[in-house]
Amino acid sequence: MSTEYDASQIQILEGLEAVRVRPGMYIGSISSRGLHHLVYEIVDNSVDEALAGFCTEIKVKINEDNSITVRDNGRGIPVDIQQKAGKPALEVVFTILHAGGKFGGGGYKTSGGLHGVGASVVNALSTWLDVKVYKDCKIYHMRFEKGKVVEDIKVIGECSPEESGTEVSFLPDAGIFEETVYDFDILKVRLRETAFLTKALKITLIDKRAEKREMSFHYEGGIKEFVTYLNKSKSPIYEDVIYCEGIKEKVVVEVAMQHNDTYTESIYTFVNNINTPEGGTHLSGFKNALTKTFNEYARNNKLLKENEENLSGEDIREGLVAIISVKIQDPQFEGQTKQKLGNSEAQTAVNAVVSEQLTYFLEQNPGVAKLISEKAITAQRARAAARKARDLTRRKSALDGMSLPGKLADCSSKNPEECEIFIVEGDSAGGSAKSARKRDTQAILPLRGKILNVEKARLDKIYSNAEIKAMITAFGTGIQKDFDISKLRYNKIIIMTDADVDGAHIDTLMLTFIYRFMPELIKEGHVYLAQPPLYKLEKNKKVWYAYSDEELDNILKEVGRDQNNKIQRYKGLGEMDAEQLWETTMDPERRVLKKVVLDDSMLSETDITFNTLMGDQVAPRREFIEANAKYVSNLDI
Ligand code: TTJ
Repeated sequence: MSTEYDASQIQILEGLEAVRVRPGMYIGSISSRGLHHLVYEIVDNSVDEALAGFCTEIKVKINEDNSITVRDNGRGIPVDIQQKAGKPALEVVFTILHAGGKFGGGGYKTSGGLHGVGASVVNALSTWLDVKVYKDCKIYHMRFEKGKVVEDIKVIGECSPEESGTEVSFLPDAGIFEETVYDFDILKVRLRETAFLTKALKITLIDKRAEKREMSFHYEGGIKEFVTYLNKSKSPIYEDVIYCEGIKEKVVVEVAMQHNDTYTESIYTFVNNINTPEGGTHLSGFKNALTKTFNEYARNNKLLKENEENLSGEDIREGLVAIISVKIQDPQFEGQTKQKLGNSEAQTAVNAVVSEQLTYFLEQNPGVAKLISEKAITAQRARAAARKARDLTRRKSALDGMSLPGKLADCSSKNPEECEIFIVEGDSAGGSAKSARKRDTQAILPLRGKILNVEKARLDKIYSNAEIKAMITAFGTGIQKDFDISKLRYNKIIIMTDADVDGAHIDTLMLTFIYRFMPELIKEGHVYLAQPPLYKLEKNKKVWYAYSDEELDNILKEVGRDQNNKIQRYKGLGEMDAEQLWETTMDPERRVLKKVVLDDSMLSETDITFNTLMGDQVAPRREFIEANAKYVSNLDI
């Protein structure tokens, strides 16, 4: 390919024109996701320079016009003429597809998945792109519009020798992107993750728009600190994060882990700093090593008796938070979404590094080893009990043909497409909802009080909880490994709780349960939160409902703030009669529903959010509830 590039300028333009014609093929999407992806695409170049050992700081600015500036203190993109192309390397980087920042330097190419398509793609999709290189005491400059050179490379000033680096500014093309406004929080999550994965690199995010914000991420401890961060709102069962690192078969391996006292595992895996949500060889290498090493230790130290079964991987990973980060020369991505690592040497390498260093660690830290082993052994017993409980419910449902929970007022239609189920807090609100509903398509399941916090209970307890069993049977899908979305009995699952702090808490308990046991329901957009009104306003026999203070204000502005206005503030669903509940909250023609969404790219953030909310420590939980439900978006009216 490379020899063809120097043949003509035309090919370059055709290449970049192809990017403008089919942007989705190069950056995944032209939605908000693609817009933010442009930033990562540029920042990744600076991160490569940091991984090569020449860059310690990256600044990312969101400018007032929603253009972006990325500045690093690396060596600066080379400006000399590149032999092959016959033009400055700087120009090549921004005009030739797939020409990453690699000019004979070592390091690892962040290629694979949607990443690493190169700065030229960002250039092609930008109204303008401006680059300055600080190098050898000079400042070089170039400018492009829609991918085409409009100002050739030239020296525009001098700088001190310490000032070396690269600064790229670009304005995403509004003719291409559906969304052109940057979201500080989306960039924040990703840049923080990048900082955790790149030890000692300092990344600063600055928002120059109306709401000025600035955040810096700098973690000397790297992924060790990442684990501490993920366990922030939990209770770790031992103090220090376990850390293994090494190089095997040219694969650089880093693993950090720590158990907390919950029952869920959260393992995040990365290849060349790219998240691999579907795992792959690095993950299986880790799991194998962990299971093998612990069983060996437990046997050798008589924590497991001769007649006792081996601990399963799941038992050992109960409550485990871990980060696995590998750097590899030529990553192969597999799976439908290309988010699963395929290189077999990654499996061997992670397995070897973890086995060796974990064995050593356990020998050196018998106290920690005992705590983990005890937790795993308890998990093993609970799992056996849970299996029994589950087999029992399975057999039962097979016998009496899926007996539905007694409290469920089911709808008469059996066509899931048109059916919806309201999960209602409390029997009294449940009663109103039952008389208000449209019987043919709306089912009501009243739940008593707060539901079990699944983050704080073992499987056996979860399976025997009445409210949870009722939901599982009503939904029809089964859970976890048994989950089958084709069996879903309702197209919409609507959580209907009071519009107060307790209601918000029940919402999160419900969502945590669904997220942990049937995440597909959220991913496929079946889960909603009902929005009961906060106020009712009566005047001259007319009625208005307001769903927020702001809305009440607006209504008052319209109808006038008279003495005789009757304003009622609803404290709970129970205060509404059936007709009011129907009109304001349940009638598909008039109600407002919030759809619950999960963004894959924010999964670790979502996890943190859920953990923050559900974990042991009280303070962060309260903060979260008051700051309001962030995982909820998308109004569906
Ligand atoms: C490559 O090897 C020779 C010395 O320079 C190395 C390099 O290209 N470093 C580099 C590239 N540092 N920073 C970049 C870079 C920064 C931004 C913001 C955007 C791009 C495309 C590259």
